Amino acid sequence: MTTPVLWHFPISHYNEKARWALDWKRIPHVRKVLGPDYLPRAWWATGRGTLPILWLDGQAIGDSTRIIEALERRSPVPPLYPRDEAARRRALALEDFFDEELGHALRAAIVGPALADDPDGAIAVLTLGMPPRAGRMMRAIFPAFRAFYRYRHHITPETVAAGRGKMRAALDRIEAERQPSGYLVGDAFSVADLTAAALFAPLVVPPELQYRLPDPLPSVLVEHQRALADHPAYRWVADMYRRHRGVSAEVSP
Ligand SMILES: N[C@@H](CCC(=O)N[C@@H](CS)C(=O)NCC(=O)O)C(=O)O
Repeated sequence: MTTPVLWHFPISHYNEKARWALDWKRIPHVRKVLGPDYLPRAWWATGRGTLPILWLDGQAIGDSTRIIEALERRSPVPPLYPRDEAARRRALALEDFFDEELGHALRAAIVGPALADDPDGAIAVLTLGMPPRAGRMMRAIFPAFRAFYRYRHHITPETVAAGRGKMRAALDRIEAERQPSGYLVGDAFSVADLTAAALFAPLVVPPELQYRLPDPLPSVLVEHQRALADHPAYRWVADMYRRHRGVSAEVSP
């Protein structure tokens, strides 16, 4: 078996899902940060323009959910899918809920205002882990880049305005789903907990994140943190990171 290779953006929460799954299963893997030229490369590899992409046994897998599914098949232990059929269905439904109802909304709520009010801060965050020329390039073409980003990620005044409410609704959902064990499904950490926590990472910024956000944080992010930090599920995200994020299984190429 060849070493899996993850094409990723360090800042991205969907990419964090894939990194966490690889680390959780202690699968040695190579990580490659793609830069502003990611789009043709991603299209060529998977026929879609998004990261993460995992190269696994000669195949390129796009989409974090499909990556976790493939990893679960290839390395079932330690598991991310509950063994019980009904519990597995619930965990996958929660994964889908956070992917669709939280991930995009959180991006709109944080990146949308940053692109409008703090171009340098937005570029610093979005180019995290990329060579300095990526930031220079984005600054040079900023109006075009901003229009492209808004288009690609459906960032409109409406999606920005709805963002905080959707983040709060997702925190409420975590509280509602939490079992006596503290996990979202059954008695153990699963794909549901991983997804909820990873997708909230750009808001909560837990210390276990493997890529440090630029300092100071964009002011819109600090405002959202102030507004939501008292929610019990906000602390739950930090707790999942503290207890389960573990160490990186990245290896050198
Ligand atoms: N549903 C996808 C979403 C992935 C996604 O939205 N990735 C973003 C980064 S957060 C991306 O690659 N955006 C670039 C683009 O769409 O052009 C997944 O789970 O992998």
